[in-house]
Amino acid sequence: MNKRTILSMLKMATFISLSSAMITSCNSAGNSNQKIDASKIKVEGTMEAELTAPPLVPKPVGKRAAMKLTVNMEIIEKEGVMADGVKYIYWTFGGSVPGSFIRTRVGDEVEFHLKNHPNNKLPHNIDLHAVTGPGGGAASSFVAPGHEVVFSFKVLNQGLFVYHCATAPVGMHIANGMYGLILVEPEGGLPLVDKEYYVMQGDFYTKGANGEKGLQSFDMGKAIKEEPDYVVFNGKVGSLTGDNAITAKVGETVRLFVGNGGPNLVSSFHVIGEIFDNVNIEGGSLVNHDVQTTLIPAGGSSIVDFKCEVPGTFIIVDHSIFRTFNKGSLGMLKVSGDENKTLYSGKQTDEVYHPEGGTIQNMPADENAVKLSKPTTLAERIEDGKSIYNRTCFACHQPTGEGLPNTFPPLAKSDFLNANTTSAIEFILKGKSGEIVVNGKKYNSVMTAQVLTDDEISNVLTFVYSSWGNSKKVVSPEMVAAVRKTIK
Ligand code: HEC
Ligand SMILES: [Cu+2]
Repeated sequence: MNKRTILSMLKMATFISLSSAMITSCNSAGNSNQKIDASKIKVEGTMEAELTAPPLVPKPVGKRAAMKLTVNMEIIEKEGVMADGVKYIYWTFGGSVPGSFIRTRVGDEVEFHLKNHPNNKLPHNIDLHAVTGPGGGAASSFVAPGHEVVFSFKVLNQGLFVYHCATAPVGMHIANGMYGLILVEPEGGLPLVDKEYYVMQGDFYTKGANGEKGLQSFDMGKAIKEEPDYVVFNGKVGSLTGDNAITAKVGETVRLFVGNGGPNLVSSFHVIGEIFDNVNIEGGSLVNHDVQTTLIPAGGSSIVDFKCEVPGTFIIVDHSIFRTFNKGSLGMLKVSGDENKTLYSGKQTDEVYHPEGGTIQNMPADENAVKLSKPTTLAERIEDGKSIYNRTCFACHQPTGEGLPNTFPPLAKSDFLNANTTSAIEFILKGKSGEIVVNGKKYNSVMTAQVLTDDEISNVLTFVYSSWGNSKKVVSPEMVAAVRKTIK
């Protein structure tokens, strides 16, 4: 035995005695810090994981043994509502932002089925921070629309972990809502509480300013500058207010599983009028007590719990407070029950904390409403093609058609595009894989088939041809229809 091993054994011993001291001195949220070798835990039986959309979480693991746990997760790209009158195309794990909550225990062997819905436009994958392995699973989970991949992992560390999509451009996939939480409970489970909820913060970047109505597309420039238009809980303004507020009764204990998907901002998570009795710092096993505000990094988490002593509406905020009052990061916990005048005797109002910025509420009803009429003139068709491009093509080919070196070929001044209209239409209809040479550079990657109508394809191609130094060719719906006939 050399000096190094002895030293590290000594350190380990101090660590163990320190942590067992902690367990006896404070029996709080999940402090089972004895380092059992989770890789050696045997699984007993199989079950399908219960998945829930926010703000709900699956049932606690309780005393159950480690198991082989099947997770069935479907990726769905869909239009949703960011705020009153503001629509956004979200990319989701399981149909919600944040994605479905996954609840496991140490030693579980997870068999992960990741399905990419056939109507989706893009390939995706998943990086789970709870996975010990290359890319947190990202390397094995890349999945094209209409496909399902399966990979397995054993959960070794307890804690609350973020998962997210890690497909290029990664920042954009996260910014569109591709994140969620996976909880790994210790052996025997976390201490029981009366109510548990799932809250996850995210920052969003839209072409229009905060409150501007209509379908808003993602703004890469603002994302790079880290200047979000919306900072919200659970994917949208108002996800946890009014009728959507989370609830508890006086005397109950509440635990919040809080995550931060980012992509950019760090959250100063705070519940106005409550003090967290226990906080699992950064979602790990170290528990802090009597905390007012807990810092949650992008791609990180925190577990907080507290007892509801008095009734009222408790406002959940990111204490970087302009985000709360002007960008949307405001939720509510409504606690019902009898007043306790010795603990709190004040005149309470609901209004004090309503968004004072009020940009969203104050917008005149129909200003900037989306036009629904079919585009007919060339200018209208190009405009329509641009919005299709910004929803479907630019994730890969980039906002100004410049592509990504070695991965996505350029559409700007592309010799291939300008010489082959039929191939361009065919790629959109059928997808394309295998080697292709564009402007003298080889690409060998995958373009997924795009589910678009003849009108949409003709408009998007007409837009592309009219932009970035291309040939200004006009593509008609008839040209698309003719190619569509040849490919089935
Ligand atoms: C999932 C990423 C992805 C999306 C979305 C995508 N493409 Fe592609 N595209 C590619 C890749 C990768 C290639 C090269 C394929 C290969 O290597 O075989 C390609 C090739 C092309 C080409 C021929 C090569 C060139 O650069 O001229 C055209 C034209 C094209 N895409 C247009 C579009 C249009 C228009 C859209 C939107 C309707 C779109 N693509 C959506 C990834 C994508
Ligand atoms: Cu993705």
